[in-house]
Amino acid sequence: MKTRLWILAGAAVAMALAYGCKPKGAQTAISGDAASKVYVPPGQHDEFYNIISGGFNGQMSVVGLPSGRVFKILPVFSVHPENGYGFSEESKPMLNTSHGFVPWDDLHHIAISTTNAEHDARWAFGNANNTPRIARVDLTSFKTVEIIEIPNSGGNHSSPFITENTEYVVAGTRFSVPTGDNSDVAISTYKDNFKGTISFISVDKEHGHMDIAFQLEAPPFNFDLARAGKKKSHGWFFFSTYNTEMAHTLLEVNASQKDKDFIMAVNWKKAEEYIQAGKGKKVPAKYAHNVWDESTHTATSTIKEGVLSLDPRELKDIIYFIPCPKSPHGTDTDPTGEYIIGSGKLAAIIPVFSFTKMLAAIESQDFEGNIDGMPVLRYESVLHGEVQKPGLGPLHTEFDGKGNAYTSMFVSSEVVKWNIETLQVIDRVPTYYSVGHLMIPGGPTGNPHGKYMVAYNKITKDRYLPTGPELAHSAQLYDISGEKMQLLLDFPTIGEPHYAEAFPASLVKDKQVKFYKLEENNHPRALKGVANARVEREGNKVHVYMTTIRSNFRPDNIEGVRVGDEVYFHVTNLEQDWDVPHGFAVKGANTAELLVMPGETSTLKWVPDRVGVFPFYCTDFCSALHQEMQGYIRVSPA
Ligand code: CUK
Ligand code: CUA
Repeated sequence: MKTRLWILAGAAVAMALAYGCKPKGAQTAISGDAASKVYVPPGQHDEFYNIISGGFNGQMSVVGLPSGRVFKILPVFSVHPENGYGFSEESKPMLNTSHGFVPWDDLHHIAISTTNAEHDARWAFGNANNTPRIARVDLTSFKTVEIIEIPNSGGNHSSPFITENTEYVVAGTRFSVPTGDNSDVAISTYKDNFKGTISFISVDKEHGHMDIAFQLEAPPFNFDLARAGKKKSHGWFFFSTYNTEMAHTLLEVNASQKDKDFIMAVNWKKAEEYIQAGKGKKVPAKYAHNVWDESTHTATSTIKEGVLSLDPRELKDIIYFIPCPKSPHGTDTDPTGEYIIGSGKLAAIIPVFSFTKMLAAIESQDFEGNIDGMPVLRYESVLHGEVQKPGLGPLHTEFDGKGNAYTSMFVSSEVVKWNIETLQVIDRVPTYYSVGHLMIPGGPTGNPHGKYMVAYNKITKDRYLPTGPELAHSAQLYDISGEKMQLLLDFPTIGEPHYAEAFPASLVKDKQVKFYKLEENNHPRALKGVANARVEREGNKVHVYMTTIRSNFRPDNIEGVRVGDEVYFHVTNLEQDWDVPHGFAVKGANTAELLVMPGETSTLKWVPDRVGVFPFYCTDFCSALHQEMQGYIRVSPA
């Protein structure tokens, strides 16, 4: 009976999910003190940094809370003409992949580094969905400093999720794909030839450098999202899966047949032991690993081959399946590590699983079956309980550290607050309109900071001044310090926000790099002063060793260049002061500007296609004589 209800409710939800809906006649109730709660007076700072994924813009944005003010757009997987990311010779290798230069991607999730399950905010990780990659951003420079490609994966949605001491960044493939040398196969042989893969990427404690430690083979499901266990469940990982029907066409229908899919529990400590015991086998893989070097101000890209892989079908105690209604999207672990929440987007309830019960079920081999030898646990034996009538289309759950959970409801456009122990709904607030992810500062950690909750909404309709067919995406800030949630503020976001994280500003604001020390600049073409500014020809290559300092370029009159030469402007910014970048752009150049940070060297390549005298100038306002900061380059016939 219960099963049937799920199916019926599921069908209604599926309809609503496809078409979306917004609450009718919902009034935005703003109480009198909302304005003062988000007002950060001029000259004062916000309490939290909020790093928000940009979705299809491939960037992260850096926003202050509670004000909602945008501080920076931080390019990660997309070229960014504004600062030359992906255009300068030094940064191009950051976007290299085994497919060559891939200058765009789709960034969905943020993970802020943790120690002992608490934010240390050394790094922000982000995922590329399209050409699977993970990036690491250094939060002392707010710069993308490393990108690793993930082989044997397609649609890297289920990442990046981190273990409690940032031992690993973990990535599950959304699309199962044929892997290794067995890749030219008929799509209809999906069940036999396609594989799911979970990648464990180690993170070096000192420098943060990533490496693919090992991969786990998994059944050809779709992996959607995941969370690491923490505290008592440290050592485990939980992945939501859908399409356990293993359909390869019309998933909208074919992947919504089953009553329950699974949360896949992975004992990664066990997997680690097997790797240490030499049980991993090397499988074919090809991937790029790109690292930014702060000393030479240059990225290098290395193509690597082969990864270690474990087959959990043989090693039977790594993977266990927990049945979970129905097409689970988010899976989240509470701050104690005891509870695992599955958000079946087509389900009418929210199941809460107990880690303790899961261990007991494994111990007593209380299984209802297996998938390729990997045990399937019984739903009832792992269940802590179900939240009844939570709303429609549960997606993601965050925590306030006071025993409450907050779940976003895509279809009914609301956030629902409920108690984890009693499973009672405490409060619900409408969102405007279709909420995807939500975020509480520290929400995924063992020690949430509480205070605020932000809903990131997909379809804003009438919330802002209209801007043609495409409208701004939106974040909504709620005060959650009391029993009832209180809407404080709407603010538009950059790109399409998916997941975001926020952490106290005090963790990073006094650790910022103010400028790079010139004497430590090891770029091979750096200049330490104006004395050696010069032009050097090597065959058809012309190297311009150029300096910038308020307010001139040297050299600023360049001659001897010919049509078809490869001209490299190696621009060193000699400033040794905070917030004084200089820019550089040349008329007609088929590239972007450079924005050179103080003490840094950056290179723009230009192949002039015609004879003439071409002006160049500084693009970033730097002094009262900024407009005087210019020069000419003369191009003569070949
Ligand atoms: S998500 Cu990527 S489709 Cu719920 Cu993290 Cu929006
Ligand atoms: Cu340098 Cu403007």
